[in-house]
Amino acid sequence: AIGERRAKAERMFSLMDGFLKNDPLTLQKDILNHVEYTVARSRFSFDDFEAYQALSHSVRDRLIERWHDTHVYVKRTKPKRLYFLSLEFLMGRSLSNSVINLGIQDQYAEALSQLGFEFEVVAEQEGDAALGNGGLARLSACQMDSLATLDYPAWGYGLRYEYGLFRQIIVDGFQHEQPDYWLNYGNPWEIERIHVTYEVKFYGTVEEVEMNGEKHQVWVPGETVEAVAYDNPIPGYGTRNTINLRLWAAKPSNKFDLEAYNTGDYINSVVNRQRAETISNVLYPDDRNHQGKELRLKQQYFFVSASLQDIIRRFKEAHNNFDELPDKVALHLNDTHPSLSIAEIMRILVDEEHLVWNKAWDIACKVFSFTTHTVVAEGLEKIPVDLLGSLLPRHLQILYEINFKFMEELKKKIGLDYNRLSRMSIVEEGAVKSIRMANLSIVGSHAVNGVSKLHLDTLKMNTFKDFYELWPEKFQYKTNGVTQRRWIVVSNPSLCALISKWLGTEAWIRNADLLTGLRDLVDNTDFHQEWKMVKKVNKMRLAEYIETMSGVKVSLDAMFDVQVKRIHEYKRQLLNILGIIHRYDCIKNMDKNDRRKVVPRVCIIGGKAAPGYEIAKKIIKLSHAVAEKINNDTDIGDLLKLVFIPDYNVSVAELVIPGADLSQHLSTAGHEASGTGSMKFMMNGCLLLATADGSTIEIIEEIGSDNLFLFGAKVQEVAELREKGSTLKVPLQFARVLRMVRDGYFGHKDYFESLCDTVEIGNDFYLLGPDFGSYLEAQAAADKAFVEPEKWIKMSILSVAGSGRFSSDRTIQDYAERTWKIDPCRCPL
Ligand code: Z15
Repeated sequence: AIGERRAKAERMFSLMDGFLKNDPLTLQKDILNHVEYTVARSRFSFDDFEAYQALSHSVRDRLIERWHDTHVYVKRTKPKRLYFLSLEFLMGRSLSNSVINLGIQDQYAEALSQLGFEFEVVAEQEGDAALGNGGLARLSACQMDSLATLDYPAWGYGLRYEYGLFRQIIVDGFQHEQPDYWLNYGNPWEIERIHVTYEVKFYGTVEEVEMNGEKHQVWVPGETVEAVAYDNPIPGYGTRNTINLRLWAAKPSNKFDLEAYNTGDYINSVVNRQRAETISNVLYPDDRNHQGKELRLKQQYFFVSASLQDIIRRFKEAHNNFDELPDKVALHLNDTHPSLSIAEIMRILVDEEHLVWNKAWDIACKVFSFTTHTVVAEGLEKIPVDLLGSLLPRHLQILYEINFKFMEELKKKIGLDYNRLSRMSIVEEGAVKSIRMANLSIVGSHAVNGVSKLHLDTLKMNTFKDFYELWPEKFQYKTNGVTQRRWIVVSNPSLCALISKWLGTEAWIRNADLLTGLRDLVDNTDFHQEWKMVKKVNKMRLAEYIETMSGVKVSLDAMFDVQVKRIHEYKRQLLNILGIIHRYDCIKNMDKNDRRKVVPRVCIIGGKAAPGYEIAKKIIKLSHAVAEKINNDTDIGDLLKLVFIPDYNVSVAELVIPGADLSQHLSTAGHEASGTGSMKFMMNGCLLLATADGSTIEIIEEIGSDNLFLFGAKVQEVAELREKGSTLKVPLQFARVLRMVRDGYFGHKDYFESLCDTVEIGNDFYLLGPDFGSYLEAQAAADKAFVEPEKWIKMSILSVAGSGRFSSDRTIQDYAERTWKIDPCRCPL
């Protein structure tokens, strides 16, 4: 039999062409074959979109090859694996990123041009994969790129939403949400695994049964849904390793509604089956407002159950003792969203694998680690017990049991301090009895990570103080990072070429610390010249985009000043707009002579507001109202423009960030856990105007406070300022610009009233008034620096030179070595 199998394998091997080749001629044939046989268009006539489809299928073939090799190699090597669990991934486009990471961009570009197409144009055909909201979701995507590049044996798990984050369209200055039915045109980057399916159960009851004289709890579920795997290969750069992002889709299970079939209600039962699919239908577009919706909880459990079944099955294929689980598997919880995993693994180990509770709990705690992205306690996720109990009755029991044991242990340690016990309890006894998912995650993980140094300090001193005092060694921070592959190599090819040329190597693409080499060039005037040209090219690209999107013509000599991120009160886009109004007002009141000294600005704002977040939506409208006034004021001309970029997403970011001179990060100190946008701007030679919040503190450590524009109250001052309440002093200019809005200077007087109220003295929770003076000073400092190009360019170079520490490669290596305890597993070439 062995001989037979070998003969078969040899025959298979002889039938293969070997690995796919990457010379331009092969690639051309390959693309044409896909045009003809995959896209089913004639190879004599196909358009840019069809070229994109064929091209991406050709790239997909190469990804699959490496995906297989990596998988086989890891399976054989049996290292400890990491599973990164996240309900959100903001991957954006894949084509450019893939060909760059595969190292075959030039060959593809040549192949396409031989066929009469242009790579950049074809790449523009791709839509974004927007299976996430904002910072947290894009961080997951950057971290996947780093995990692959650093050869870690890791997989990501997520949900395959059919509707990604809504598309933002602006009508009359108001945000409208349009569904993002992104799979409509097909998705060449995923591989459907019709045979990788699991049943996920909901509802029902728990029954007690006796087995061998022992009592066991058995969950008798009421509804079954099927989870189908869709694999998305993630190629590393400069390595053959290609890891997997496995996304689950819900499908009706044949067990879904057997009853109804038997009673003859065929049509209705088919209609009912379809309900199953709604589970993975749509991404919740609100990144921190937890509304206790059943569908959301269903999504979370659907995700957790399918992922853990898959992970445990793979573990059991190679190991037969659960004691080995912590040596072979690390499970990472990206925020609390997947934290039902802790209850689910207990259910599997105790109910299904019949381990004793304490043994199972010991294993669970060793396997899980957790990152929190939230700062304030009010932002933490809670699930009403009633909801959880009806959907997942056995899990609720398990959660109570976990909590009971935890409380008993805690009493032994801290005594009967009931206030503290109730603060630390996983169960919150309030008007609505709920499960505190963060407490669960802390209790059930061996490591709790903050996303910046300052964030961890806040967690220790406030949000998780009680837990920190109990388990100080659990608490760590891993400052966020972003991948230089996407945020320089893909999005800013000119800067990429310039850096490689002057450093004499491309090694910085895998080792961002080498960017410090740019410090040696900070006085080199030839280098300065080229640096300036790169920024100019990117500003031209952005200016063209602005003109097509909004019809506003902008001057390339102006400072491009950008604030792009989700709209939130704490991020203070309103501070930016009020600052712009102030600038406008000042210019209006200047004489001709003074106007000559004004540094021209193009202010760019972009970002989505959660659909139910009224104040955020008013901020968007105000931005349009102010823009309309300023941009149509012929008296102002090029001295000041304001544009709102609609539908800010990953691919828009790739265009906007490289073209920015200045970027704004205005969160009230103590509110932004880390912030990652600033890192992307920094990598692109854009200067930062920022508060001392989140990761900015560490950015200052790296580039020095001389190389950015810092303003605003420090974290330590915020509480005191808030206490002052209505006795606070705010600058006259602040009152003046607010008055202008209130008086209807920009129209819509009544509509903006409630927005203005949020920053009125006594009500100004985010301290726009108290920070306004220092904000204007920082803006003035930026103006002053901009008219000294030499100085500005030096600051810009030093920003990029200091950005290496903010590569997600550093973050991931840190997690791997200190939290997950995993080693690289590099697939041989
Ligand atoms: C989100 O994008 C972030 C935190 C959250 O609690 C939620 Cl629900 C969504 C962001 C932080 O606001 C940001 O400071 C951080 O850089 C990012 O996560 C990644 O850690």
